[in-house]
Amino acid sequence: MRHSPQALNEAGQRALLAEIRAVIAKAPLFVPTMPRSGNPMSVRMTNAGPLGWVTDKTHGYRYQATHPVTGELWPPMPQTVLDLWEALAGHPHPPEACLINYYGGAAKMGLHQDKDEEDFDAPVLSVSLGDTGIFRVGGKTRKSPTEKYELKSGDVFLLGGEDRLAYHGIDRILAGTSDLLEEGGRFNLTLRRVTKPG
Ligand code: MD3
Ligand code: FE
Repeated sequence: MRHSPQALNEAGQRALLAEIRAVIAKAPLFVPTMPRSGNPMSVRMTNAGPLGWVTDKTHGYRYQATHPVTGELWPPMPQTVLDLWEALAGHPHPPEACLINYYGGAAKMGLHQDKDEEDFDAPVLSVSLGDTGIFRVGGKTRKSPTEKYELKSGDVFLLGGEDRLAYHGIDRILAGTSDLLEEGGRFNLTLRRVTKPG
């Protein structure tokens, strides 16, 4: 696990935000729902790149090439995040999925593992924009002790090796900690490989 505070300066954050707004204009944020229960998550989502992570009551967690509401292919990945992957991921293959999570004031994400990918050899790279998120990360079991970090606007987190399958979640968002988003709240982008290369 590597935390790179302020990997994006203010200009870089504004540039990435403009790229995210352009993605959302073509691929609107949707309401993900939990497998079986159909309960909505509090986070709103969209994706960029060849594959996107989606979930709904009937088909559950999965990656697919198209937006679940519009049926269109996901827009291309923002260049800013491809550059961050190149600089920080230390991985020879490009990311296939860029999940964009939007947290309004009360949104959170419970402890979970990211294990819907075929390839756990590649790291996951996370970029935060907007209000600070309280991030919790533990170990490979739900019972492992957890540590808390503040994820601030411009911070990048790289999760690879042993930590790739660590339980993690977002406890809450600290409203009013950033002026980057006019509407307040937080964007988080996660870059992942999904398929095994080759
Ligand atoms: C630790 N997102 O989308 S990013 C997710 O801030 C997710 O939106 C959170 O967890 C967010 O799945 C956390 C940081 C992160 C991403 C992937 C990880 C931490 C991770 C994978 C393994 C361990
Ligand atoms: Fe996750």
